[in-house]
Amino acid sequence: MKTISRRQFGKGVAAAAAATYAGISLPEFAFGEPQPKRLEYPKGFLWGCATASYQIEGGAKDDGRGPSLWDVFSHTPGKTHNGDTGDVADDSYHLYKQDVQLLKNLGVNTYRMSISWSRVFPTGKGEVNQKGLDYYSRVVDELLANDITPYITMFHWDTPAGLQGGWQSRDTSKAFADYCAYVSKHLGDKVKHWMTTNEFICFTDLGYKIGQFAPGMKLAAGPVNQIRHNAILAHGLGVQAIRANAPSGTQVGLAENAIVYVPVMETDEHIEAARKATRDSNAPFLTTVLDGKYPESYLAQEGANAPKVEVGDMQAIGSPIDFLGVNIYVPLFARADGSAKGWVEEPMPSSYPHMYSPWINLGPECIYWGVRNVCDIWKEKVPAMYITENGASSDDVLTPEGHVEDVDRVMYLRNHLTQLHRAVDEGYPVKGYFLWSLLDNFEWADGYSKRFGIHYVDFKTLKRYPKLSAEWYKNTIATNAVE
Ligand code: GBH
Repeated sequence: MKTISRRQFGKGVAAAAAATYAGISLPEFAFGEPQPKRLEYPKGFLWGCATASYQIEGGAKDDGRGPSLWDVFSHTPGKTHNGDTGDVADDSYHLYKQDVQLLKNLGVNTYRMSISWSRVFPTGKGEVNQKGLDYYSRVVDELLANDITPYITMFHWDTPAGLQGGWQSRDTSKAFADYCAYVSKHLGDKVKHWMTTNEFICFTDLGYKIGQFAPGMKLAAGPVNQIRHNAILAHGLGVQAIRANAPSGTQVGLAENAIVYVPVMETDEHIEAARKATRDSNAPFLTTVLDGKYPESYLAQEGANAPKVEVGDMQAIGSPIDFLGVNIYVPLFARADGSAKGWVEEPMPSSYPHMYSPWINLGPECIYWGVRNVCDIWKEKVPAMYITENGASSDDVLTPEGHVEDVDRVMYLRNHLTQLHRAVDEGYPVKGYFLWSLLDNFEWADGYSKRFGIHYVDFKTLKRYPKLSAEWYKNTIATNAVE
């Protein structure tokens, strides 16, 4: 006879009770069946949190920082929720030691942060502001002293306002390379992992086509395609600049919010459709970066509006990378069809469930398929992957006792990490996970109305409070498993 645990026995009783209640007979309870496998991550898997300079630092005018397009945009009436700006944000410029202690308390191995370009080069190029660089040097030292490995993004949307034309100008791509060269030369002895850019579409299309983000323009297809080109060119030149200036062994990549397609059913034809959809939909950005050339279909579709490409551009854009960071929040669903392109995107019904931000449709399998689609398409181009962002907003309420019971965020994270485990288990080369975000911060056009942190920030006092999700993440890190 098989022995049964108290827990299994309890389950048997519960099943029997349910059967009586429903008035139906259930098959005999299978005692002694194996317990579900605990979802452990491989040893050495990196756990981190992510933030971005303009969203957390504040100190907008301190120590010689120049304005960025986001300072200008957020100070323009009507552009952000409630007219919120990043002037103070979390004041991490002054409180960074506290923030490193939050990280330390979580037990993370690593932290993804970004550098404000206009702290280091107040007008984007030319004269250096030593105090700006010193700040990042202090932050990095503080992280290292606490055994936390910095992963640094050079550019998370805070384009220096002093750069004429912003991303409309190719000169911005060149100025970016010079900035990357300078920073990687001066911090390269301490920082071994760099990302060039964060999320191309957010500082190109959203800034210059849709107008929802800085600088808030609505340009036509031709100029927008050129802006996209300047953005991926900046990445490519940035990779080359970092390689040329940082010590050998330095790892260079980027953080990209690839559009993720989940096959509507896990059958061969729909899996193939999701793969095709991934390649086609990321055409101007990730596809071109990883292929080192624009897809013919994209050029044909854009016709006379296609970007003008100069000699050497594609070589720079296609520079080999050491790792790919993907920011994954939401799914789209792809279905195979009989069309020439072979796939169609499913419309999302209005009943589709979402988190507090209406755009965060809940579909945790996106993190599995995001990794799998990219690796299946570009295996040899992507030696390693990181989830450089994943997380969600909640309608967080701070109780008088100083708690935030963000069970919906915990639900979101637990389900995504369960799905990410599937990718890791199947051998996809995911090396680490960065939760967005360490703390509530300036959520761009949504201002302070959407909180993404696992630490609550009282924006009046700037006091930080760990939420339930921080406690949950701390346990995840300690056990290296989803629980
Ligand atoms: C990332 O962007 C960013 O890297 C990070 O800075 C940000 O804080 C985080 O995610 C959370 O948002 O309102 O329906 O028009 C995510 C990309 C681009 C997704 C803008 C939401 C607006 C959708 N975001 N988009 S909608």
